[in-house]
Formats: sequence, C-alpha cells, structure tokens
Amino acid sequence: DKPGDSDTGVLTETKPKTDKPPLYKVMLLNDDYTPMEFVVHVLERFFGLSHAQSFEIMLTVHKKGLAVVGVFSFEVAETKVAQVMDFARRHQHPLQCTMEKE
Ligand code: NFA
Repeated sequence: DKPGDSDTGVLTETKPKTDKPPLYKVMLLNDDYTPMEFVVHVLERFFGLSHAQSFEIMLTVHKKGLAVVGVFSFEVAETKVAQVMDFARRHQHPLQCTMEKE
C-alpha cells in the first residue's frame, strides 16, 4: 500500500472449505383414509416427537395437505421415508411420506 491508498490494508482470508452436505426435508402427505391416531403414532415412533408435537403436525398435514416433519442428511431421510412407507403398507393405510432436497 502506497501513501494515499484508499484501502484499509485488511486482507480477506479465503480458507479452502469442503461443501456442507445437502439437507433433505421429509414430508407427510394428507389422504382421506389414514386414521389420525395412526399418523400421530408414526410421528412419535419414527421422528421422536412428543405426543403434543405429533398431534400438531398431524393436524397441519390434515388441514394444509402436507407438512415437513423433519430435516435430515440424505441417508437418514431415506431411512425415515422407507420406515414410514413400510409401516403404513403393513397396516394397509395409504399414508405417503416423501423427501425433497432443501
Ligand atoms: N385426513 C386423515 C383423516 O381425516 C388424517 C390424516 C392426517 C391422514 C395426516 C394423513 C396425514 N382421517
């Protein structure tokens, strides 16, 4: 920096940085047939939510058509979706669970 330079001499550090892994929203979709209590049970069982939180999210899905139930790494999101879809199928309910990159 020569005298009269207008810069402050502050250097911006650029440290090489590995990209953070993408996150995935896991969503539950409304339907006309799956019992409300079953959805509440799914949320408690597979997403570790309290009964009150589970009831609240179930009602949001029921009223709005869908809701995000959690945000996870690809591998965890994939596992949650598979667990919910398998549990719903075994109980012969049409409940749908999907994931989407955030
Ligand atoms: N709409 C369903 C019913 O009235 C309840 C439901 C909520 C289903 C959330 C799926 C998801 N029995």
